[in-house]
Amino acid sequence: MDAFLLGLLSCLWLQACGFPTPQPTSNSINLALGEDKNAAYELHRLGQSALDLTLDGLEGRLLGETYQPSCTLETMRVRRDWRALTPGERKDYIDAILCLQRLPPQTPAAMAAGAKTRYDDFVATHINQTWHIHRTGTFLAWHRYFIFTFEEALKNECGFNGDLPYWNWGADVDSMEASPLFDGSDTSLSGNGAVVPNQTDLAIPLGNTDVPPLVLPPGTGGGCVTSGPFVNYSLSMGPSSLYMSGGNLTRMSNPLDYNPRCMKRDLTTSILRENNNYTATLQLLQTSSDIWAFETTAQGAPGSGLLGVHGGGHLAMGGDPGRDVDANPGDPGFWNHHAMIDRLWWMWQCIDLASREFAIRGTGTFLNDPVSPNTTLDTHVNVGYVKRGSIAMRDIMSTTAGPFCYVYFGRANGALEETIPARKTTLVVLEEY
Ligand SMILES: *[C@@H]1O[C@H](CO)[C@@H](O)[C@H](O)[C@H]1NC(C)=O
Ligand SMILES: *[C@@H]1O[C@H](CO)[C@@H](O)[C@H](O)[C@H]1NC(C)=O
Ligand SMILES: *[C@@H]1O[C@H](CO)[C@@H](O)[C@H](O)[C@H]1NC(C)=O
Ligand SMILES: *[C@@H]1O[C@H](CO)[C@@H](O)[C@H](O)[C@H]1NC(C)=O
Ligand SMILES: *[C@@H]1O[C@H](CO)[C@@H](O)[C@H](O)[C@H]1NC(C)=O
Ligand SMILES: *[C@@H]1O[C@H](CO)[C@@H](O)[C@H](O)[C@H]1NC(C)=O
Ligand SMILES: [Cu+2]
Repeated sequence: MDAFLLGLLSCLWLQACGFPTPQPTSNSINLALGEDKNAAYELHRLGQSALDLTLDGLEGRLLGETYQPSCTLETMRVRRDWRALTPGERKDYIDAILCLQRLPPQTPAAMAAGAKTRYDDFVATHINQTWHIHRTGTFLAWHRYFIFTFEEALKNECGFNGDLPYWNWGADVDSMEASPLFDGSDTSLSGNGAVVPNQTDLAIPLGNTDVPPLVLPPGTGGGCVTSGPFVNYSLSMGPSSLYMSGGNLTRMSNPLDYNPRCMKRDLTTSILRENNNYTATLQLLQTSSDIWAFETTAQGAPGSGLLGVHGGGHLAMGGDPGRDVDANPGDPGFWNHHAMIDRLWWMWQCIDLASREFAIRGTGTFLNDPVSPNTTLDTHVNVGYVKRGSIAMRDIMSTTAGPFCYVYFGRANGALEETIPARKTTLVVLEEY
């Protein structure tokens, strides 16, 4: 796959390449993989278009249109695929997370007795707001802001010099265990849990609706993680809404109370393959004609029997808190998964920025239950004790406006070093002109 994408990139830069027609095969599995490669290429192309459009926008703004003066090519963050990071860059990211897990919390104990570290502030906020940030009008923007405040904390409180990396699911659909994010090495976010024998299927209910639960296979682990940087990490809060093998839902009476325990994983490749392959991801971008379709498909339409890319990534990590809708930021894989969701939203917006940049649909409550007002650009969201205050939806819809100044970059190494300086040179010339 590396050589394949690098080849594509070099032909992209030359602006002249016919995409190779997949070779006909007699084997339907190979044919499916061929289609998936086409999808990987198309996704790459959409990512490149979004990047070009965003950089064009910045340059236009710098040339005198209304703009966010602080967002320039120099200050812009570039969020990359975890695979494109060097081992040293991965370690820097991991060390910054470990640092947040050592710093004291800012949440008062009276508000969340279980919040023992700065990292826990994020978990407490997500648990506390879960019914107001999932299947709501705020879902995408709230999580965009939430992972940004996490990236800020890594930088400002733990000296992290990099930018938040994303998890490119499609590259891992053949083996979660081999994913560089979850392979259990020192440069991963720890790997699978210890094997729990004879786990039975999961049954995933959809909130309090009468939609029948989704039945999913268990993974290959199930127990505490056995290696890697988070082997000694202790979860502080939850479980809050944890789906267990056998179909039981486990919950503390107060999920914000202190309940220390190991982090469990149950890597489930089949869930990732079925929901997060390149073809599924591309279809989400290509067939979602409005924001309602996009966010509904990404989360799995109720009653459709589908998880969507959002549910697929969370559940494929598995375990505790990976399968806990409320407490799942406790698993450090959360941030990279949601960076990929955010990347797709940005790519989807950039397909038709004029009509999509400020598109919102939904209300302030999970599937509008209980009924609540429509979310609008004037709706304010907050991240609790992670960062005090609130922010209007209108300020968090663009990745280069409001508090944000970032883009996502496709996975190949080297290309970054070519693209951004080339744009900077162009910019200098234009400014002088
Ligand atoms: C798991 O299932 C196998 C085959 O049914 C059985 O032999 C084994 O005792 C079971 N193990 C546990 C721990 O239940
Ligand atoms: C986990 O704790 C053990 C025992 O204190 C220690 O030897 C080991 O280095 C720790 N591992 C990590 C990754 O922190
Ligand atoms: C699920 O709950 C039922 C009823 O409380 C119980 O009998 C069963 O043992 C539980 N299963 C697991 C896997 O905990
Ligand atoms: C890819 O995803 C789509 C949509 O979820 C699914 O229908 C298809 O079966 C998946 N492909 C594979 C090989 O699992
Ligand atoms: C809320 O949004 C829905 C869907 O876009 C729309 O049909 C409805 O009229 C809106 N309600 C109000 C009060 O604006
Ligand atoms: C939970 O949300 C409520 C309502 O917004 C807020 O008053 C409270 O401070 C929040 N608690 C935490 C721990 O964030
Ligand atoms: Cu969430």
